[in-house]
Amino acid sequence: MDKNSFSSDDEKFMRLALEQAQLGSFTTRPNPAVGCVIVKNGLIIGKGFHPKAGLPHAEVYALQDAKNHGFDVAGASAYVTLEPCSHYGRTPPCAKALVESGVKQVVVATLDPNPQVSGRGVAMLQEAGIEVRVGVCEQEAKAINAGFLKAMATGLPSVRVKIAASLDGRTAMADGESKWITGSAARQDVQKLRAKSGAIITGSGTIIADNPALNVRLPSLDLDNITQPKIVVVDRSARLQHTDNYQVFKKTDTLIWRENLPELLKTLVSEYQCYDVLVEAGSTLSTTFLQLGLVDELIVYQAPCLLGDSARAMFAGKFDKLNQKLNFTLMKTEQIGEDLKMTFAPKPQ
Ligand code: AOF
Ligand code: ZN
Repeated sequence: MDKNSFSSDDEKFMRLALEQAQLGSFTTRPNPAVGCVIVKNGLIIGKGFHPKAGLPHAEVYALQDAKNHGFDVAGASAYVTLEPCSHYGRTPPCAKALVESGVKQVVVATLDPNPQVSGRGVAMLQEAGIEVRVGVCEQEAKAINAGFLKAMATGLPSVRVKIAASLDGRTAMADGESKWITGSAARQDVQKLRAKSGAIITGSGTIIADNPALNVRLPSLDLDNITQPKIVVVDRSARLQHTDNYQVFKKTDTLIWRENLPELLKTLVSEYQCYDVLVEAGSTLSTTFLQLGLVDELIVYQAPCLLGDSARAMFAGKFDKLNQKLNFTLMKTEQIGEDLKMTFAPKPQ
């Protein structure tokens, strides 16, 4: 079998490894979510995932799981959703652990662009005589860690803009009242978006009008192990004076940002290791992110109600000609409670 040919069994086992990876997707930040299954004679003998930065990686848990169940790992195949690491970080290299375990084959979904790894994990395995194949279920594996992969490759985070709107695309009444347009299920879904985000960006207008907490508080989300996202308040014209009045400033590390947005995104990666960023803001700031082409994903929760012509619009851009419109590709639709969740990817302008 050549390096890049995969059987349906390969895909089946890698999908199980991806399911394992997902188990860590709310808690591993800033580390990527990674899963691993160990297979011998067509049977799964061990599985594991990376639960949290500082704790062992997926491969270590999977090898231990096999041993705990009395299986001999020698001669087995390991399916890993990210290239096994080759560096001594918070934990020793997984490639070394795999070599020492005696597995004969490692199947990898996607390479790790972390400069400390980037191909060296695969090389370490191959040098030890282990057969390595890369690329099975690669798209799914990349999607799980979109922010981590983008940040490692470009220095910029993956940016998601979330908007809750009515059927007629309105986000609040003229006086700013907006509690609640979407239902509780949609708002719980937003909690999951927050939990997957290293940072939440909002504007000073939203802070002054709504005084939101912008934290993760859904009890079903393993709150003890979630690192609360960093909060950034964009305040271009220094409108925020008495920060003590606002919930987001109960956290000491909330950042007030007065410079440009591309610089903010770079800073979030380089200084704070925030690789997935959620913009939960009013239409002015959301529009600026969209118009600057800084957005990877737009999520609109659309509620089945009409708010009328004097309510606030979800988009603040003003165009004269139709050819100035911003275009999107619809990636996914889901019904969440009574609302519709639409996920869009902006098309290049
Ligand atoms: C793996 N398996 O399950 C994960 C990997 O500081 P550390 O020691 O936790 O290392 C974090 C880096 O390791 C992270 O940036 C990424 O490159 C890799 N993550 N690698 O072999 C895993 N989570
Ligand atoms: Zn590792």
